[in-house]
Amino acid sequence: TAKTLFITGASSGIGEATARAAVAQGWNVGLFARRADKLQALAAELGETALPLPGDVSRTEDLTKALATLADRFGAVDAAYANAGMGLDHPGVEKGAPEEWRRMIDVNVMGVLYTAHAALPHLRSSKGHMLLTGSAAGRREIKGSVYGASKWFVHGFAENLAAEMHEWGGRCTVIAPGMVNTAFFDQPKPDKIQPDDVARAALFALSAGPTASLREIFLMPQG
Ligand code: NJP
Repeated sequence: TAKTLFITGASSGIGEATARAAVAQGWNVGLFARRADKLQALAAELGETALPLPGDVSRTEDLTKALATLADRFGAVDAAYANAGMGLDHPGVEKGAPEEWRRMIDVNVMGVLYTAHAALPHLRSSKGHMLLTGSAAGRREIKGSVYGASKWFVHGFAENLAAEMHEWGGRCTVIAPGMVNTAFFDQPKPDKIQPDDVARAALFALSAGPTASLREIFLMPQG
């Protein structure tokens, strides 16, 4: 029977590309993001194996409800992708607006914790897999120190989450891209990584055999 993947940030960019690629490989998908209209349009295109689940990752109850709905619909949740995230225009701490940092921490940090918290009971039952979108900014120095720090959190969390999940046969992989051509930027970045490339990496992580745990996939733009 088909396996089921829950994706946050499925209304655009990397999440949307991963949903398309997963359905093409026979997965059921749960599409989570705030813009219900986008999720509905994508689900209509993908067919019965896609379920739109509107919600906000900074609200833990939205995630708990969405995961329960998805498990009811398809019988189990085999993988969950904590992918939703946001950046800020401001380049760093000196010029940044402190009140905006809280919003970013709510989404990039708390949102990832809430996603894992809501998904883990389901993944424990399926001996499933957690994917997270980290970043090159979570491994290296970038302009934008607060965004970078939020992604260092994701990488640090995933290291320890993997150990927690291994105890019951679960696995956890961070997908860490450099610049990707998505709505994350105001201007198109056609010469950077394409969302399909990141989707392929995510599905590759899910395809590892039972004796291998792929912990991190780091993608940089070519050139
Ligand atoms: O960007 P974009 P990406 N609750 O803007 C959703 C990381 N990353 O695909 O809620 C729920 O096309 C939003 O949906 P909506 C980046 O940090 C990127 O590039 O409807 N969902 C949309 O679906 C992020 O973690 C690059 O507005 C929320 C999605 O998130 C991940 O990749 C490089 C939400 C954002 O899609 C996906 O971003 C890198 C909320 N509160 C890491 N807030 C890059 N693009 O260069 C946002 O290293 N979303």
